[in-house]
Amino acid sequence: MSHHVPTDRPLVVIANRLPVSQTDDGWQAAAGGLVTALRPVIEATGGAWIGWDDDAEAVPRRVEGLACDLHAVPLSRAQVRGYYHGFANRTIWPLFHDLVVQPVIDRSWWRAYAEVNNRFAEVIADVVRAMDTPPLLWVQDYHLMLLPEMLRRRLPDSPLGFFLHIPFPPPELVARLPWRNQLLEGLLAADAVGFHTRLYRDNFVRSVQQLYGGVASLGDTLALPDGRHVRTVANPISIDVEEFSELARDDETEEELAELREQFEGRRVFLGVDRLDYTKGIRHRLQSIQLLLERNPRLRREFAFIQIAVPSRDDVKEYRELRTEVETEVGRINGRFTEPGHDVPVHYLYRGVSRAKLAAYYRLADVMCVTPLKDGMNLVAKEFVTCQAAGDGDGALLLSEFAGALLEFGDDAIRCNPFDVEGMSYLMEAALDLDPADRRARLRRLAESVRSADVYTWVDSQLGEIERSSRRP
Ligand code: GDG
Repeated sequence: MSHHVPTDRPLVVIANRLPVSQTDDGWQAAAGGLVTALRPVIEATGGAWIGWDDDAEAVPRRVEGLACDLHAVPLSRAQVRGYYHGFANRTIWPLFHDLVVQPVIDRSWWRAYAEVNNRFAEVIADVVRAMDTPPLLWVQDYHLMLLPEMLRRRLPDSPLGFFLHIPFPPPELVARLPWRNQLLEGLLAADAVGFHTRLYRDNFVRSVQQLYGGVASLGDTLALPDGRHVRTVANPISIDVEEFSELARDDETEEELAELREQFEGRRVFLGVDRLDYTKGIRHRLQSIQLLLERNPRLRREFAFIQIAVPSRDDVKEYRELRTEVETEVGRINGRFTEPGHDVPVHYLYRGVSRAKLAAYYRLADVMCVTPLKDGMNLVAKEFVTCQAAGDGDGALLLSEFAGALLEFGDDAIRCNPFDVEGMSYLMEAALDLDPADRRARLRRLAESVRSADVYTWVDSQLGEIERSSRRP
């Protein structure tokens, strides 16, 4: 598909990870929304992607199917431990997700974080200096919040943007962090800082205002005491709607779906698809399922809850504990409600599945449970409604009030408070009882709202904002 390119500069994307993985057939471009969306721009402008990889030495400059240069930032084991497993995943992640678990504050992790951000800056500066024109630099996510400031000093001629993929918390929470000022200053060096929602953007602006006296907030622009202007943008990330619509109707998906339909014949299917992360609300969801089955003995034979739990961060203690808790709970529910001669009510998959299978599960589900305790956006919700609509389905979406995606979906999703497990169990029942015509109409509107702001809209608007704000005096 040809696509309008919002900048004529080369685009350099900087993210924790490179968009490639090593398989039995060699290095391959990784599938994922961000890569798909950036590919046309990065390929058309002759750009590059810079990020960390476990096997940095081995990363080739180019991989098949992705026409952009790859540059791996080599990091030591100790750096990865401190910066990634430590500061990013055990300090920032829980703090920015409203303390769903307690963040750990550790000075040595912070030092590793600063050191790694600096290492990134050095590698980027070398790459950029070898280019003919100053590229547009776009830094992604919470692993690299100090980087804009480190790049601004080294590469003053490049437009510089940052996007945060997770929530930005209220100032009272930011305030707990001993290094809050450094992080805010790191971000403020960008020309434009992007967030999924207005709420996150406003939290950022209020945090900055508490740090500095005399910051003026003029519409979406922050005027800093030193005279610099920074644009703050609220812009929700999305998916490639065409790609998911095609995937949903693909032959392989149809085959997978036919098998699943046979397996779950005569049963109403609830579905959860998440990285196994404590922010995703999987335990609360299971408790609601338990209450649902307690109240409705008849459902026990006519119901299946499928949870796909993709292994994640299993070298972090809180994630290993979560896995044990979830698996205990699944065992408890199945032990209690399985009826002799019948299938278990909860199907738990601790693994990722192929994209075709994922799309087949989305199409199969009667009710999709997206019930995080806190989630920056949540792409699973958008993928579900898109695949359902492409397959002419009428599945219902149960969606947490604490997911960024709720703001776009409004009343067409069944909104829930995942901390209220009993209330959520009644909403699960209500989802089953919705009139099919109503369900179908809701699904159409949900899919339409995703289509009207897909991932290309997101990329265009982000790059446009960065380009424009860098031109302001
Ligand atoms: C962070 C923020 C924000 C899942 N299972 C399988 C599979 N997936 C894919 C989904 C989806 C992606 O993983 C998950 O994206 P989410 O947005 O739901 O969640 P996070 O990983 O937490 O992402 C989030 C996002 O960044 C983007 O800004 O929305 O709030 O937390 O695309 O399809 N893919 C395959 N098999 C699986 O089993 N192939």
